Amino acid sequence: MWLFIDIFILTVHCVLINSIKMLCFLILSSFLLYGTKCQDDSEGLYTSKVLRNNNSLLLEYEDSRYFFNTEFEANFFSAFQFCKKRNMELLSIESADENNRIGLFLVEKGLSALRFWTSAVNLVSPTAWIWLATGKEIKYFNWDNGEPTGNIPFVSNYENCIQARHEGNRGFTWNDLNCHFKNYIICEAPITCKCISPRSIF
Ligand SMILES: [Ca+2]
Repeated sequence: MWLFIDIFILTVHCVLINSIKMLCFLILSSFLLYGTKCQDDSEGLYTSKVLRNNNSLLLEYEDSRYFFNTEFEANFFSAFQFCKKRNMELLSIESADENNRIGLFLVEKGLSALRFWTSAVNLVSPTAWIWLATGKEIKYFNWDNGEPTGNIPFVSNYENCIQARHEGNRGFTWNDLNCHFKNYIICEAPITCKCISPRSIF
């Protein structure tokens, strides 16, 4: 009889211990899963979605690595932040060769209909365009026909930022645009950067 009671108590004890362990496991798992999701959502920049999506592409050219986000569009400021958070910078195009290589890559990938932000702004001085990513004054331009059109400094619709896109058969050309409009994003960093790598995407 006592043996039966001992076995019964031992069985109940084991069931309780295992139940507590399982409960702890479930709570911990939920916390980790929910915590990760919250972190991505709070960024508002869809980090994990971008990294998993095949439309997010990398190009390595000369000494730079370029990350093309074609998953969603953002205004200039969000685009700038998007790259910074990835230890990269919003695109600066400093030569015709660089401009043509990026344009060709977009054509090769079937993305020539998309429009992208560069880091160019004339917010510091309306008469001087700079690459905000590097702080350097822009020497090389590839304006589209009739651009730039922004000509009323510091009013709400003034075009203080530059997008690059394919327009007609004129190649990868530039257009000054209101910084609050939305475009896709190209980030750039030295090829040796500790940032997004081919392994992290594919
Ligand atoms: Ca314009």
